Amino acid sequence: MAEQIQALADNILSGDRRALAKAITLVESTRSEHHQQTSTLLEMLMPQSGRSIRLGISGAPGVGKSTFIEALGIYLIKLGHSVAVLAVDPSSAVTGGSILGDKTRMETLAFSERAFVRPSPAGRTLGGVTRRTRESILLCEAAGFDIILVETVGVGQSETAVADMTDMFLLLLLPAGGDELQGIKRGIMELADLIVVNKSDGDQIALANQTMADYRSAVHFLTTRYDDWQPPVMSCSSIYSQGIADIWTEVSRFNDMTSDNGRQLQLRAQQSKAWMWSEMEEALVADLKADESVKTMLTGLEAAVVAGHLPATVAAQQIIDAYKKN
Ligand SMILES: Nc1nc2c(ncn2[C@@H]2O[C@H](COP(=O)(O)OP(=O)(O)OP(=O)(O)O)[C@@H](O)[C@H]2O)c(=O)[nH]1
Ligand SMILES: [Mg+2]
Repeated sequence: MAEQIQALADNILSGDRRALAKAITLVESTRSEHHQQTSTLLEMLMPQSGRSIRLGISGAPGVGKSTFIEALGIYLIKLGHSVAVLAVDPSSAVTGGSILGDKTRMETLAFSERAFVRPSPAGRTLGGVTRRTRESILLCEAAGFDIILVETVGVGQSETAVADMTDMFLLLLLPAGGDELQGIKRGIMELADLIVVNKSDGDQIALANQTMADYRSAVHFLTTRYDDWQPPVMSCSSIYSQGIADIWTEVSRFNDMTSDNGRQLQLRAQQSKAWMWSEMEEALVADLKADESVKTMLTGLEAAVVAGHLPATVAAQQIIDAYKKN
């Protein structure tokens, strides 16, 4: 088995896309023997990862994320880059779909030699979905992709998750009134390193310009992630590929700045540390829930808490005590 994993790692490093796809399938697997294989593989490839720009892209359903990624991806390939597209899609568990499921929207990109588009299967928990996306990022980097685009639908927590695994967070908006109108929470706005009003074409251009002006004044009142980076507010038309080059100029400027001043390394270090802790928390809770003595008392204690007979802290302590005894 170790030789097979080594061979897989070697193939990924040589840029074999089928090997990459196979490895991502392994990462996505929930079978426990696959977890071990994934860990071995990631350890082997870790030294060859990290050399990419990781860009998170979010926005409300239908804002044009996939169309934007297609336009940006094609532009980047022309510049000589190689582009991997991944997705964080916790909503798929509910809708049964997938944000990248409709591959036709990225037809050109998906068939390009220099691109790798990976639709996201339905996930049960956000934690599970984000783990495999994080691991897939490392795999794509090891395979030589120098730009990783992570798409997530704006449903709340998933934006935070994406911002926690990328170097830069790009928020797409529609040509429409202020953020209340678009249902975008202040906290999400504050994560944005770049704000782009999409669909600035046809009879929407005037409205897009107005929206841009509104957001330019709005960002002054936000607590942004960096004091020396005021998120630029720009516009584009993804279907006509207009404004894409200017957006990339800003992404590059941000990337240069954060690479030069060490912020990117710092951010990635923080992200890795937070990831380690969330992995531990998740694994511990899963182990606790699987514990036989905990299982027998859980239903009763939970019912007592629900009925208001027992304080939650007391119940929690009793469960932890029983778990620790084993
Ligand atoms: N006019 C115009 N329409 C666009 C533009 N970009 C996307 N659209 C259209 O908007 C619709 C949604 O585009 P998608 O790219 O699928 O949007 P999305 O944000 O990825 O959608 P979900 O993944 O379902 O959340 C499609 O009908 C696109 O053709 C644009 O720049 N201009
Ligand atoms: Mg999409």
